[in-house]
Amino acid sequence: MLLTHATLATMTNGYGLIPDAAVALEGERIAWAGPMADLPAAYRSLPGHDAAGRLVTPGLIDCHTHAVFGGHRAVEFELRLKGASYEEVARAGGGILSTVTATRAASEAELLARALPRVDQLITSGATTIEVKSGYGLTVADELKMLRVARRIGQECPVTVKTTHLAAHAIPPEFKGNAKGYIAEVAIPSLRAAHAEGLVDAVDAFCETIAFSVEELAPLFAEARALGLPVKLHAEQLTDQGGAAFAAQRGALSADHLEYLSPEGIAAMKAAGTVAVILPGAFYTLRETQAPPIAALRAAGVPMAVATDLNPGSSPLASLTLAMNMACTLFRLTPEEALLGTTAHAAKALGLANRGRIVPGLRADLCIWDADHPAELAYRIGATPLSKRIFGGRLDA
Ligand code: DI6
Ligand code: FE
Repeated sequence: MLLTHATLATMTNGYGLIPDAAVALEGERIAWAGPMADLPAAYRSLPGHDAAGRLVTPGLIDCHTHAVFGGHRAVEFELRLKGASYEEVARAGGGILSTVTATRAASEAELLARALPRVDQLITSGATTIEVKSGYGLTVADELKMLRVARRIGQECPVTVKTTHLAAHAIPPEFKGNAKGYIAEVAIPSLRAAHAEGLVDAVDAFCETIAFSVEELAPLFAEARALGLPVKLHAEQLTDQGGAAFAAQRGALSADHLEYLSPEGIAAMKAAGTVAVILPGAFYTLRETQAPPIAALRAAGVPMAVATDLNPGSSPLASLTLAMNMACTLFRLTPEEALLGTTAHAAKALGLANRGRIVPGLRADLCIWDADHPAELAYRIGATPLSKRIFGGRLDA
């Protein structure tokens, strides 16, 4: 297939803009991209699709979601508006644990049926690849159930799903006060079992005062390494626990949230090539006041990704373009950084070298937008300017 008359943002070297461009696709791959005038004769006879001057970007990548969960937390939203804090709700057995109760009670089919409309919304906002975490089961069986649902999403929808076993998200009531026991008896056994079933692409945890310390997480990350699985970490969201440096020293693909990230954490991430995943939806929902150190990350040259963190508690957000808008307005990313954050840098946060830019040889996941400049994607508030998507070389119906 040949895409013609595109305003191309290749995302190589910033936007990598090419006006009046063509992209040739062969099977699932990009064969050629460049100015129309330079199109090689070999591609001229391919069946064409005229983009009519529209912006064409790589397919967007949401590199941090909790799209599978039971129930919702609208009631907790209301409680917070009446004065309770996120930590107070969590300590009172609400918060993540109320989603755990609902997720345990739901069947695989029910969880899938609830997740698919959320994933459809992400696709509508331009996603062609999403990451989906477990972490609301917190028993071996329920974590496996969540991961099977995450895999099923990739079979049911035109989207690539990378699964992350969020092995240590919260301490369930049956292990109250016994984080070490939870890691030894649930997190590590469920990781082994899920890996044996081919359900795990990466391992994640929540490092926080209301969750796990770096000492408690060390055996889990050692197990991930033994199994040859990459790690990621929810780090420095509410307090500085030294999580980002801990993760980076273990070669983490990403450290995520990072509102309370220290200069030491930034240096460790830079040294390890760990991506900073910025999640403005959670900051916005929890009405946090300390923004992540964007200027320092930028100065250090740490790649920044932007994701929705789609989850029922801290970020009921299912639009990547709105996440980009929030990253710009709340955190002062530039629109170019925001788009790199949902394309090239998001691919890096998932360890995917075959997507995120428009370059020959990479996977043919593209978005055609009703826009003529890439800054428009982050500029509009809550708009979904997607015209068409190309997923694995095929134009969506
Ligand atoms: N940090 C978050 O923002 C989500 N998980 C995490 O570790 C919140 C999950 C939830 O509140 O349900
Ligand atoms: Fe999260």
